[in-house]
Amino acid sequence: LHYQPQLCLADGALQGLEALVRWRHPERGLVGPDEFITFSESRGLITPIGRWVMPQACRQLKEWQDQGLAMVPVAINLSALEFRQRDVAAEIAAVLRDTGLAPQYLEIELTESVLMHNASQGLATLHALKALGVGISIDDFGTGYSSLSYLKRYPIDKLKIDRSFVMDTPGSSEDVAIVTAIIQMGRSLQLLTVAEGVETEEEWKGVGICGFDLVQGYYIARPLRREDAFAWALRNAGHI
Ligand code: G
Ligand code: MN
Repeated sequence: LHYQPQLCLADGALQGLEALVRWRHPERGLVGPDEFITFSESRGLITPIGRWVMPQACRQLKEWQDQGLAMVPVAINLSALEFRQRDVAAEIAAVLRDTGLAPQYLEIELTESVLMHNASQGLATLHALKALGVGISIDDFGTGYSSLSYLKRYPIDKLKIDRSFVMDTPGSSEDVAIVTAIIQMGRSLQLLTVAEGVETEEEWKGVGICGFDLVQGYYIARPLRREDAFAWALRNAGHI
């Protein structure tokens, strides 16, 4: 598991860490989730992977909090298949109990398509997670089915706006228009907005002007090995 910091755009304070799974391949080195999650789902391997990731990330954050890390949440990505499992909220509740992590320090990231494909059962699962006190973020926002009606029905906390909108923001008036509208909508609905995948100083300045609440991406930090993530968080929180 690697961890990527998420910062408050206004003051640079650490606002969260996203846990990102990697596969250490003997020949290819570190392989990212894009390359193996779909495969893992098709081979029935996603359940064991998820059952490893969730407690690992929660235990790690609890340990860091006990060692003086700022009290911020860890975000975990749930694949479509994991989200569809009926007992996902119960499993998460058990992990929180076992690891001692307080529920407000866990966030679940879901893509729009996951929500669209599981409409009624998905709603029940989201409410169960909400009742636990766990946060819910929409990942890659703007690239899925983008049915805006779910924003009013589902108990969502954060919109993570996909990198494709962030990438060209400084130079593209269309992207600026779309992003600005999403941010305003987020504000009205009391959702935090996150700029995903900020890679350059130009993009950093662009997302700042647009008024995002939070920011994440290579420009701030790559996903870091756990030792490096903790050191980074202690060194940089609040000083960017
Ligand atoms: O779907 P999700 O947004 O959770 O995908 C996260 C993936 O994006 C991770 O595998 C991570 O390594 C990658 N990532 C994180 N920051 C950046 C970035 O600034 N640029 C790009 N291209 N990818 C990023
Ligand atoms: Mn994510």
